[in-house]
Amino acid sequence: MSDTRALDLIAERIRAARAVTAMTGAGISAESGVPTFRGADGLWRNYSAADLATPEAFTRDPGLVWQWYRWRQGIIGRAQPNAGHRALARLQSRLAAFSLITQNVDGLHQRAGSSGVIELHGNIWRARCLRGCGYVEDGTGPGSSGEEDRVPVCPCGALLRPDVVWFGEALADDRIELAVQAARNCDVFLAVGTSSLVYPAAGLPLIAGRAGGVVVEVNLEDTPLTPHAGLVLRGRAAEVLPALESRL
Ligand code: BV8
Ligand code: ZN
Repeated sequence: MSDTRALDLIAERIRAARAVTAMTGAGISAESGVPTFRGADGLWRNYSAADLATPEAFTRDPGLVWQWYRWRQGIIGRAQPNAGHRALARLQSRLAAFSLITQNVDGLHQRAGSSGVIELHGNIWRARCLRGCGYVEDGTGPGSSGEEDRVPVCPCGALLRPDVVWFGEALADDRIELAVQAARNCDVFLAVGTSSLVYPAAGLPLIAGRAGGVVVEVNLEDTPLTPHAGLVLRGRAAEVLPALESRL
């Protein structure tokens, strides 16, 4: 459990803040049973996310990539938001100005009650036309989950792809712009459960710090962000975030 002095200090900064921003990574969903990207559980059939979350992988074998996403949809579909997700949803309802940015594609923040979530890397439950005709399939994602390698097809005849951002792909301008604004205009930036390795997301807490906000890292371990964080809460998000929110 993180030391109570740090929790009290951060709660005080949040109470005095004009605006608070939180950015989450796979670590906040770990306690819902969703594999992280770099944890031991992050592999599927010995492939890592970096092997499969790329346009090249999809071009090479769309069926394999869809199998990986359907496997993840299966796990996420059975997962429940945890106390960390719920604490952030309560924070949003209690604070005058709160922005939630997530790198996750699992939709668990929305299921916990958060709204206006800035999904930097898209959402695993949506599929979109590979050719870009504009067709987007929302909801449960194409077809049933499971191990089948069927590749869904767009009404225009092109393949459908998961509506997520792969490595080497640009983030949607409007999403990254919203996130940069939320980082620039906050007095407290909470970086929760992220290895702080993937850009441009990993640059957001640095923007917040440069703009004068206090950067708080909630993580089990040190990351490249740790030296730049004003305060570190070493512990599990599902334990630390409720402890923080209960102090407000
Ligand atoms: C871009 C969606 C430019 C998909 C994801 C070389 C080649 C190609 C690209 C690059 C390159 N070098 C740099 C780049 C850029 C690249 C990048 O940053 N690579 C890194 C690896 C070096 N970035 C990109 O490619 C981005 N695009 O740069 O485009 C561009 C510009 C114009 C035109 C064209 C191109 C796009 C990156 C987005 C990739 N998509 N996901 C999908 O999900 O399938 S990334 C994926 O990994 C996640 O979304 C997340 O963002 C990222 C990092 O994962 P984390 O969330 O941090 O999770 P991780 O497992 O790593 O860590 C978990 C953490 O939680 C740990 O610290 C752990 O200690 C902690 N934890 C665990 N349990 C708990 C906990 N903490 C608290 N409580 C717990 N219980
Ligand atoms: Zn199409």
